[in-house]
Amino acid sequence: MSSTALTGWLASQDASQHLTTILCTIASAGEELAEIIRNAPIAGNVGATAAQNVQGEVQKALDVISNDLLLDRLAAIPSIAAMVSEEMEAPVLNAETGQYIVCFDPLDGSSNTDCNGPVGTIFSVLGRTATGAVTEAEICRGARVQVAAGYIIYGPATQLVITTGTNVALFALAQGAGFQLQIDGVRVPTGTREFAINAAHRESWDERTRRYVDACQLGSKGPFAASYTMRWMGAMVADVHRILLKGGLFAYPALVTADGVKPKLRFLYEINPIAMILECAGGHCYSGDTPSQQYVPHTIHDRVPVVLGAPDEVARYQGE
Ligand code: P6P
Repeated sequence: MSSTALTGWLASQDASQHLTTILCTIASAGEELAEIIRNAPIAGNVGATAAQNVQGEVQKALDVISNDLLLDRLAAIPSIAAMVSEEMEAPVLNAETGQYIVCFDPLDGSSNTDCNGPVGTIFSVLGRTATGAVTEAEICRGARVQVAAGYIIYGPATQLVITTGTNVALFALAQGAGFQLQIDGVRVPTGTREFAINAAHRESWDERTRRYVDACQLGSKGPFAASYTMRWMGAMVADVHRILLKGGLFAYPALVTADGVKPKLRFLYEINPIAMILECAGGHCYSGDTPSQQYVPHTIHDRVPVVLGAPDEVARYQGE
């Protein structure tokens, strides 16, 4: 079902008809996926497949279903020149005359599907500056021409967060009535003493991360002189959604291991879109000392370290 509320909001943001078609198609695919995910345990669509994706991760049944559904719905749009998915090694070429490239993580946090945890679809729309068949080099160069970004979180409710570069809007899915606008102009709250990190990786953290987490854990007796709490949802989209609405910080630093320094999260279809949302909502998102959106990937599956959240908490992490 196309959502008139979303169409109306996109018009208020002066989104072009082509971009509106792409974003409404993604939202409509999200409605279909919400239903599929809700029924997955009964339909037997949980658990792993025998396949691995390009990331070397075992694919969950819902990874494959989500990826195939998004590819199918987006392939019908002639303004899309190519699609990049976490689940696909190479870009999927579409219409050579297309003006947009769509990057997506079809189901972020999919290991949560085995235990009814939150998961999400993350998407990024890049504006093309070239014509003809899309190449990986063009996609990597064009990562900074991000014209829209968003995610759909499948939790107790299904919600859509979206931006075309100015406002960040929050929609909620109403049964049989599409996405309804809840907030136009989401702003990340400051003053929330909460951090999200997988503390099991402590031995592999850099010094800055260790110093920040130690200070949080020292609470009122530590350098931050405040009590903190910690959350870790196992799905970045869920941690980001909490931070967007309540404040705090999320970090996935590169892990220092015997065989090198290893970032985990993927730039094009995880960090780049989330960074656009956070920055448009008054938050910050860094990969090292550089704002994440300034990063230029070398390959379409490049991974980067990330710290994001409310400006006050990110400043404490950066040691400012
Ligand atoms: P870990 C999910 O696999 C994901 O890419 C993010 O959504 C999530 O924040 C992170 O990895 C979880 O990583 O190391 O805690 O399993």
